[in-house]
Amino acid sequence: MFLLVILIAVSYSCKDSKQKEDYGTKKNDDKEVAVNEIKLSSAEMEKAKGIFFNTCAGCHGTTRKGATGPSLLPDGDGKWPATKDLGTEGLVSIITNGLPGGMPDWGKQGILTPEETLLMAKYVQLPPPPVPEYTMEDMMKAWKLIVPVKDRVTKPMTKRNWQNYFGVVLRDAGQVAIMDGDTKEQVAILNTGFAVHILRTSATGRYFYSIGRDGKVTLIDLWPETPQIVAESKASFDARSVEVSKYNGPKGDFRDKYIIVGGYTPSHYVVFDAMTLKPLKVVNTDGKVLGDGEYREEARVASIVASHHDPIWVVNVKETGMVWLVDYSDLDKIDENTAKIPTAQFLHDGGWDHSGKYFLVAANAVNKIVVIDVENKKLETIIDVGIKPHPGRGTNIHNKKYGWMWVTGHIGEGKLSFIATDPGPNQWKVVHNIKMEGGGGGNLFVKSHPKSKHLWADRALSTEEALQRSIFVYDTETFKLIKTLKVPEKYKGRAVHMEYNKAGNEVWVSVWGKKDENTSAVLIYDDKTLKLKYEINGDWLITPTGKFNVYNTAFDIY
Ligand code: DHE
Repeated sequence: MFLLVILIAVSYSCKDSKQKEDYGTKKNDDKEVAVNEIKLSSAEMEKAKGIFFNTCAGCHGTTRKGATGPSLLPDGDGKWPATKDLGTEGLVSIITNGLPGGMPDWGKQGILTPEETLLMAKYVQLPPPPVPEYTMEDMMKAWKLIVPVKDRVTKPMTKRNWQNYFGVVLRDAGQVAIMDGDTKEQVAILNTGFAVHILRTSATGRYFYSIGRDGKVTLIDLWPETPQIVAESKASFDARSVEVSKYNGPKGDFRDKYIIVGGYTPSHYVVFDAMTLKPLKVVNTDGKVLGDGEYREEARVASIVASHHDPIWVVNVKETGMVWLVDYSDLDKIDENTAKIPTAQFLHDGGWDHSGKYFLVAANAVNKIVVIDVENKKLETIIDVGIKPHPGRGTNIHNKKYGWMWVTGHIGEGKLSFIATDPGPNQWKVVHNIKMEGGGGGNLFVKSHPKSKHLWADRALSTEEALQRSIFVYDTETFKLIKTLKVPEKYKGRAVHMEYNKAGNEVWVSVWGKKDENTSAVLIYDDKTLKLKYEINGDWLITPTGKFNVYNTAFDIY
């Protein structure tokens, strides 16, 4: 049992009931696959590939060599047990019941039926199928320019305060809701990619870019009276990150010239024209782990941020632990102008410090935060934090004793760590830790605002329902817990992800309910009084997760 307990995948993504349509159907060999007395027909193989891709690959990798979760290879990898030794029965039990370190109970939750669970237990005992290619030619075919730039409006046609719009991800609907942050009215609902993951804005804030788990990137124009989709493209079969070029300075004005999408499968990044989404460049991210170790073909792109000080995207390559500083000022030389910095495995999510010169990213398998000095293109330091740090973009807070600090929470333990970022003797030290209420970990996101004295933290991945449905608010001067906010009974699901409005005086929190139950909500709190001020709900509000305020996202205010 101990072996099973350590065979834990931190896999919190996967509520997908619908499968991506195009992955897994590209190479269909029509033959029964039979190994180790496990037999699957080609139809069962296709189904299993789709389920694996949607529910398991995020953490275990499409090639099943492991990342945030362990490897799932029939003969093991020397570190983690062979799936064929765990056997069908053992694997069915894990997939049904989950494991304490984060492997979800897919069976119990009803995400996988008993038949699907059995299928997956068999599938992971077979060798992983090859990862199909997704080429520039495929991208050109998928590209749709819906409204050419010359036909777009030249000034905002709405009287609304569009800079205070929020894009709300309606994850399982594959939609994005545009909400008016002043009136709280819904302005538009737009069909974007499958299991949309995040939104980022253009440098000016006029456009939202959404990225779906199907690798589809969507350009949403916020200036018409009703926001509309003006272009679509597809970067890969699977992706998590999108970012725009934000630099304007002596090296040129690159604001809204390019966007970059980070591919999980295949592992590459793609540069698109930011206004039309025409694909321009694709660069593979495969390479050696930490610069000189094992060669990883599956080297997925995790978080990406854009510098305001240099024409640079910070691209975090998960499996190899390499941070790439991609200079986009000359697309023909983009790869040769990229600084590739070995750091730690496995890189996941991160954000800027207050000065915007340092980027901090979680290497969650080794419980560390990596700090990159982007201006000088070098590794600044690597900091020990708690178990499985998960900052989102982290958040920057200021107090009298320590000056500016960047904060991360953790999935693996109930701890919030404060890292001092101002130059001086404390710089890059964890100057304070908050022990969160209740047992276990489960924090996914933290948030504050330069005008606020509050730090907000969720517990969306806690194993305890009461904690999943609580938001904790701390004083940034004293680090004391001020209030625990409880999701009202009438809404079901987990409280997840916080976002401030433009003025920095309201905080939006998602209640992530089940897809078909109409029990989800977005709750809006007054940041000063911590009173629930407004509730957004309705049958259109399907599985809200991330929320992105136009102004704060464009100017990296977090
Ligand atoms: Fe995320 C950010 C990857 C599961 C909601 N997520 C990110 C980023 C990455 C990532 C690489 C950083 C993007 C950036 O900044 O450029 N997420 C993954 C996974 O691989 C993982 C673990 C599993 C998977 O298969 O997807 C996963 N993520 C989830 C969820 O289950 C969440 C809670 C709900 C959902 O949408 O599926 C979720 N992830 C988010 C959100 C952000 C995010 C809301 C952006 C936070 C921000 O404020 O910037």
